[in-house]
Amino acid sequence: MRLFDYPRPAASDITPEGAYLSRRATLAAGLAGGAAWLAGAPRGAWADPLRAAPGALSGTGLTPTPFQDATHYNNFYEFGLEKTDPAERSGDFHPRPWTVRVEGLVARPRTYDIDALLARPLEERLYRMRCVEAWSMVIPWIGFALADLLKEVEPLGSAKYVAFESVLRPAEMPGQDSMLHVLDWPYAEGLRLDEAMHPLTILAVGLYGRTLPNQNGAPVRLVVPWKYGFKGIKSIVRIRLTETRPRTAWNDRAPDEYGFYANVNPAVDHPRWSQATERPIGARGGFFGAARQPTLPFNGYAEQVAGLYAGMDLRRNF
Ligand SMILES: Nc1nc2c(c(=O)[nH]1)N[C@H]1C(S)=C(S)[C@@H](COP(=O)(O)O)O[C@H]1N2
Ligand SMILES: [Mo]
Repeated sequence: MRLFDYPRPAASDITPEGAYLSRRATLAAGLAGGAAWLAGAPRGAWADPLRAAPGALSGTGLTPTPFQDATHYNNFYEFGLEKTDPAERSGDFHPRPWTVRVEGLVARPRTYDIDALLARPLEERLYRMRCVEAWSMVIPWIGFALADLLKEVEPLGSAKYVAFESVLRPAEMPGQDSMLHVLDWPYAEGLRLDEAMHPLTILAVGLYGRTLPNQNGAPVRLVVPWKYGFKGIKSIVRIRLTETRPRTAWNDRAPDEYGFYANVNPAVDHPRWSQATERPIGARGGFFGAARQPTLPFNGYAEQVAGLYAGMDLRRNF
């Protein structure tokens, strides 16, 4: 695997230079530490813009969303409801120190320090991202397979689901502190164990070759590319294996609009809008902007994941 070819953001885009450099050093150390896919790259190449072969993009045919859009058009209700709120209002959020507790129906419950997670072999994945609100992006994530982490804690035979919980920190998250009670905090999400173990499911600690910005879910968030974006829970502090289906924030809020499965499905409309097409954010278009594009079953990952749902009614289990 190689880093994709996209314009590298300036360090000043999101963090003070000093903080960026030290965090980048940490991330680079993680990338260098045992990342087999980097073996062919010259030493120190990671810090520089790496150039993939023209048009290669690892054969995905996907063009990454501009960094500026991916980091300034966000959903992160802990910081407010507007798309610009997370970038503008997450400056006082501290993604360090940080731990992630992995527990529940496992033989070896464990607390991971964020530095240990960053020191794992990391890889880059260029994934489509489809929000349930019918817009989309293409984001180069940096992270590792959730399955690798789950195997370390040794799930018991009784474990059927994985529950995820975001941090609860109203003092640093104005949306949690607000009188406007949009969701029951902390934000919660869940997957079936087989979905969580699927090789496409990752925990991301970075994007666009750098540490995850606060607004994108620092320091670690879930990415499940065949599901609507709300499944990709941000700023995770707890992962719990359970026998029964866990509560999830959006399903609690409006079960008829946001299903537990939330697989991207152009054939099943949201009660208030069509899911057949999507608006690619930041894509260059003509005078009137980029045209809408068709939404793909399982967001384009049907070949890899449709088998997980064999025999299920995807209209009922939406
Ligand atoms: N904790 C938490 N996680 C969250 C959300 C949120 O409000 N809070 N929003 C979700 C939604 S609706 C989407 S589309 C994605 C957006 O991720 P991005 O801002 O990195 O593109 O994050 C998801 N994860
Ligand atoms: Mo979303």
